[in-house]
Amino acid sequence: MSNYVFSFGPWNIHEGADPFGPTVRDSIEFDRKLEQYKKLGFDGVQFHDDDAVPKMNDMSKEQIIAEASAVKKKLDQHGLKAEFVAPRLWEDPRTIDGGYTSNDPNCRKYAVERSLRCIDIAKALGTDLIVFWLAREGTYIRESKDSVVAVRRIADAINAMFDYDGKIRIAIEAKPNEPMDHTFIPTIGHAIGLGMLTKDASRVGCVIESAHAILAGLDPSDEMGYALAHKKLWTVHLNDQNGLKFDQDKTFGAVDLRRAFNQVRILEKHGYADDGHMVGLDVKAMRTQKADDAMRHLSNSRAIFLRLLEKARSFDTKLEADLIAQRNYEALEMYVINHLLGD
Ligand code: 3MF
Ligand code: MG
Repeated sequence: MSNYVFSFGPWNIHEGADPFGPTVRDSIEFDRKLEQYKKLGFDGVQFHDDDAVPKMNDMSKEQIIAEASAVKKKLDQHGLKAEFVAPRLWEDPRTIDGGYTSNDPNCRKYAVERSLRCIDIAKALGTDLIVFWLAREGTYIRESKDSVVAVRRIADAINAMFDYDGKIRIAIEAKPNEPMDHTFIPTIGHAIGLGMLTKDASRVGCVIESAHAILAGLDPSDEMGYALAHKKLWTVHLNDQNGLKFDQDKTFGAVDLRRAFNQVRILEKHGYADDGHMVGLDVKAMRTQKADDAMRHLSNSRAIFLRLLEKARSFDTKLEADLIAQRNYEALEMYVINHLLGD
């Protein structure tokens, strides 16, 4: 049996809309989604702040906390745990030009206030982990924002959150593009470096999403290794991506099994699960998938992870060491392929 605990967010069960066409499946309400978690093999729930408290912008702090506490009860009833909460700063008109990096001071103020409410929600749900997917913290034209000012503004927002609560930690989900042309925190090196501009770098870590690393032209397992070396890999968003195009959120391992194997292997080798971190899957069903089986991408991704875990555990490390010592990397490569193919 594995010691891995799996999580996903309610947005991973979705209606199939894309920028060129409408939804193709009925929406499933949040309570019905919660019922699916255990059946699909998952114990952790990832949240956007408004996944937990949908109308939060129209509510007082007290109302928000009351509603989030009611969601916590539902999680308890299902035996589920909230893994993190992420402020959704990319839909409101006030975040059209970014949240923390907006050129409009009133919009920046909104972004920070919304983030403090996100902390209230996280605490009510029983987690101290906040995720920053910095969706619109970037530009469409380089001249529209000063990148020095922008990076400092993100650090200032983090400081305001640390001042508000002494316990919360922030995991930054780096992504190089989409929706923006360029973002200010495109890779995990940027995310970890940003922590050093804040008042407490020990509370800034990261989330690595496989597809985001691939979009940056990087190998996701190396991004994970970099973060693990810094003890900053606090959660992951595993999925797959077929080259440099829109963010696809494909089933984990569906495009490149070897690349997926190396991600599982680096997590396993360096005790990721033993340190209490969950394995998050940020995957979407294909738009063509019929509604009656539109959650299979989640259980499939988990099953592929577990099969690759067996492969990581049965990898012949003695042979690997011998081949490395001989610098016989051709033989090592063939061994990896044969091992993945089942020989
Ligand atoms: C975008 C993403 C996001 C984040 C989510 C939580 C909608 O590419 O991956 O999914 O994962 O906002 O941080
Ligand atoms: Mg993600």
